[in-house]
This record gives sequence, C-alpha cells and structure tokens, in this order.
Amino acid sequence: MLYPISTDTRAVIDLSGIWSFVLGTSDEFDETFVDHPLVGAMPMAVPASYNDLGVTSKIRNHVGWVCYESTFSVPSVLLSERVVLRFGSVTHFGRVFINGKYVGEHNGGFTPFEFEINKFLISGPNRLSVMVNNVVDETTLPVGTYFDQEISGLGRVVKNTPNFDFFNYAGIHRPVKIYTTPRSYISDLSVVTSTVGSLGHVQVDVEVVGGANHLKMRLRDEDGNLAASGDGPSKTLEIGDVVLWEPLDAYLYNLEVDLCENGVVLDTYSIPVGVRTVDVRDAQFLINGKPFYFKGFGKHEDSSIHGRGFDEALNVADFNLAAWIGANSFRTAHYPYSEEILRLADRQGIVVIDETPAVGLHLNFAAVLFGSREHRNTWEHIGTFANHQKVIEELVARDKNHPSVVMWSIANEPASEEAGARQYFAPLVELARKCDPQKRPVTIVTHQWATPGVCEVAELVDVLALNRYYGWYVDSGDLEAAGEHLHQELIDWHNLHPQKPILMTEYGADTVAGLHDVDPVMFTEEFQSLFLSTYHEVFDKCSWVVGEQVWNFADFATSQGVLRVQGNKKGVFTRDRKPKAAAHELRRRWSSMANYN
Ligand code: GCB
Repeated sequence: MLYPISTDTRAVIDLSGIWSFVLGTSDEFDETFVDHPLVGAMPMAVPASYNDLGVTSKIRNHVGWVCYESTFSVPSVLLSERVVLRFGSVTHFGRVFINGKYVGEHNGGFTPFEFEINKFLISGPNRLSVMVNNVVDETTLPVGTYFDQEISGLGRVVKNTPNFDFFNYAGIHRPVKIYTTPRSYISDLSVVTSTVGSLGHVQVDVEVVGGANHLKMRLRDEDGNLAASGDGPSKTLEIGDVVLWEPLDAYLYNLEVDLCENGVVLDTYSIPVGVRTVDVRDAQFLINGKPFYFKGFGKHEDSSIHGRGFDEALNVADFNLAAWIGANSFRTAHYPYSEEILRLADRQGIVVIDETPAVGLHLNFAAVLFGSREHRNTWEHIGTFANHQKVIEELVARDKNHPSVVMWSIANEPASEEAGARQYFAPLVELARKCDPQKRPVTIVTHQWATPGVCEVAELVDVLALNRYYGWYVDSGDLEAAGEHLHQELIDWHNLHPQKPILMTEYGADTVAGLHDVDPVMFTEEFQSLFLSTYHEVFDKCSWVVGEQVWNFADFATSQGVLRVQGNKKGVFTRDRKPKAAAHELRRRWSSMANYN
C-alpha cells in the first residue's frame, strides 16, 4: 500500500484536527451514533489516543465502542478523480460511515486502511463517522482477556485485560487523509536493491489499475541529477558509483514513476530509495556485506497526553536523543509504528526491526507468575492465527520498501516453550518470507523461559532474538549470578545454533528517576547502570552476539498492577525524555563503538 503524497497528479487533504466524540458501550454498536449528527459530544483531537485527553477514568478505562465524527468537503475540481479516504491506523477496530452510510471497516489497530469514497460524497459538507472498538481478546492481536458477566451484588461487570505490558491506548491514532488519484493509477510498487562492485541495482516492479500501462521510471540522486532511468512495469535500474544507504549515514535516491498513455502522463508517484543489502551469515548480521552491531532500544509509541497518538515532534526529539546516546537502531515493540516514523528512520539511517502486533500469545504468564490461573496450552486455545496471517501481510505490504527495515519480528514472547508453537509459527515465518520481495531475515522474539532445547521456534528463525531479565525477574538484585547465567545461556544457544546470530532484544531494570543509594539496590539509578554494564561485559565476550537493544527507550504507561509504579519504569529516559544516570553510561559505551564490527 502506497503512502499518500501529493504529486503533479495527486492531491492530499489532511483531516487532522478537532473532531466530536462520544463514548458508546461494550455492546454491539449503536446505529443512532451515525444516522444523525452526534449529540452531547465532547471535542477530541485526531490523531491521538482518547484515553488521557478525557482526563477521567471513565474515558481512560472505557471498554468497547466510541464514536468520532467530523465533516469535510472535497473541492469540486477533484471530484472527477478517484477520491480515497485513508486512515493511518485506528486502534483496534474501526467502522466508517459517510453521511450515515456504511463505507467499510478494518480490524487491527496498527496498519493503514482506505476506501474509495466517490459514491458516498455529496456537495457541501460530508459527515464522517468512525466507530472505534478497543476490545482485545484471544482472537485479536494484541491478545487480551474479555470478561462480561452478571455478578450477584455487582450487576453486570465488563473488564478487558490486556495480555501485554503496555496501556491499551485506543482511538484514531494516526492521520486521516483524503487523497486523489487519476482513474488509471499506480497502485503499488516494490523495490529490491543489490550491488555488484561499485554498481547499484534497483529492481522496480510497479502495479497499475485502469487501462494505461506504459511506465517510465527515473532515479535521481540527492542533488536531483538523473542516476538511472528505464521503461516498463518491471525493470532493473543500474546506478554507476552507487552511494549506499548506511546505518547513521543514509543516502536516499528518489524514484519517480510515471504512468503514461499516448505520451501523456496520467499518474506520477515517487518514493525514496536507499540502496543497501541485508544478509545473515556465519552468526553475523550483515548490512552491505559488513557485520553490523545493533545498539539501541525496544521502544513504544507512548507519551503523556497523546498516549499512542501520532506525534511528529516527539519522533524528531526521540531520534535526536537516540543520536545523542549513540544508538543506531530500534525495534518497533510491540506493533507496527507509524509510516512517518519509518520515513524518518530512512532519512536518518536508523536501523529498524519491524514488529507485528502479535504480543500476548502466551496464556500462562499469569499462571506461572502468580499461580492465579489454571494452565491451558496456548496453541490449543488461542484463536489468533487468521489475524496473525493478516498482520504479517499488511505489515510487509506497508513497509517492504523502507531501507531502514532490516528484519521482521513476527511475534514478541509467544509461548514458544509450549507444544504446538512450531506448528503455529512455521507457516507464518514462511508467509513473511514469501510476502517480502527483499527476503529480509525473520525473527520471533523469545522470553526468559524459552531456553535452548526448550524453545520450539529457534530453528525456524534467521536470528535468535532474546528478551532476558537475569538480575531482575530472576536472580533479582543479584547481578553476579545474573552475569553468569546470562553468559551460560548465550554459550548454550551458540552451541546449539552456531550459525545463528544472537540479538538481545530486551534487557533492563525498572528505575525510578531520582532514586539513589550507596549500594546499587533494585529500582535505583545506580542499579540500572550496573545492570546494563553486567550485560555488556557478557556481550563483549560473545562474538556471536550481534547487538544490544535495551528495554526500554523511555518509561511508558501500562495497566495497573503490583509490578508497575505508575507504568513501566525500565526507560533509560523518563517518560518526558530526561536521561537517567544509565543514559550517560550508555552514551559513553555506544559513542565509542562503531556500527560495524
Ligand atoms: C517483556 C516484554 C515487555 C515488557 C517487559 C517488562 O519481556 O516483552 O513488553 O514491558 O518484559 O518490563 O517486563
């Protein structure tokens, strides 16, 4: 799916701003919200999570439907074109109406969707209604538990508990745009890059809809000079003396594609292209044929007020903080981030591990941690498979052309130690490989108990991505034991899969900013620094460890629970992006380490 841009043949209208908003119920949604203008509505910012804007817990913790409403007009000069209404994301389920008429719906809170809307438009203002549902259950991604029962003395109790460690923010999270295309238009394009000596090859495949099919391509360098050109829907463009897209040293060509008929340009579209290669070989992760070392974080799209809502200013600040600390990469834990953040990563040379929203595929964490629930085999009970296929297809279709994306993570911490994990995941790993024209590596991020010999999915993946909490959830406070156990596990993994690189995708300690002690005890800033350096000493002994991504970049909101002090505090930065002591330690380490080994 192409990102909406304005070109000589396309217009974009941004519907961001103040919309109207009402809370619904957890039941099947109420038609009366859409068949006439909303009454008793409150103002609501779009894009944003609605939760923290409402201020009260009634809105923050609402379960079920809400309704958004806005009006828009399409200038009459555009009405002969194809008019498309596009949502960057609506979390988790969106149902769209124009002037009270059903337009379409989308399940899945982190990928874009769009509808051609010409037939719904009337002259003058059009009323746009979007019903949004935030329920997560054992069929959705991410996974949650939905509880709706009459309880004597309490009446009807509705609860929706996320099976994941981040607040279940909801709403219209990313920009809503109307864009136009001509009737014959470029509907998709794929780019695969490679090099031979100093030559760069850019293989371009274009898909079109409508009668016209004559395509012209031009690749321009950053100065606007023509680097290569060609004709046809499928073409390999050759660049002499190619300048590569390198981590933290991005170079972007611009690919312009024209769709023509009888010499007339009907549609034109362009995307930035970074020429780079990605490979996994001999326990190394290679970018442009050189062993890359990941330094960075698992992140979240999270900030106060906005919640998980798109925030361009925050993204720019976060990337500058990443540069300050010497990071070169992040993982989009635990869902696809906005397209805009990936475009920024392309420009800044930030390396991205792109994750699906498949988190919470473990029905026994609570049983193990608290003994609170009976054990159920996850793979016999979970109903996520069809959605899992869909999120992989949608993620790869959206992000396949980004040079910043070097690997797909198709799940975070599934029950890979339980029987059935291999059967569940084998077709999904294959699907990711099949969908991706660039054939990037695929990983599944695994948890503490998915140890060598126990984990059923290690064989399937190209890179072993480990989340480990020695010294925190296990060996709590005992960093000496933590270091030993971590080292032993990394050796065991290497012995079992000597060809597979290992990436530490999570390691970290909850740290309350401002809490200090002479002894580095848990939750203090001293402990977080020592915790990280304990891990780093171990990584430096293991040549097959290809990177370190600290959990987390910044403190973030979660549901309430005995393990969380007003959210998860494993951030190296506070939620308002102030460095904790560990940030300075990391900066010292990462600034002196190259991107390549
Ligand atoms: C994990 C999860 C992450 C949590 C983290 C923690 O393993 O992947 O979502 O936030 O642990 O802090 O417990």
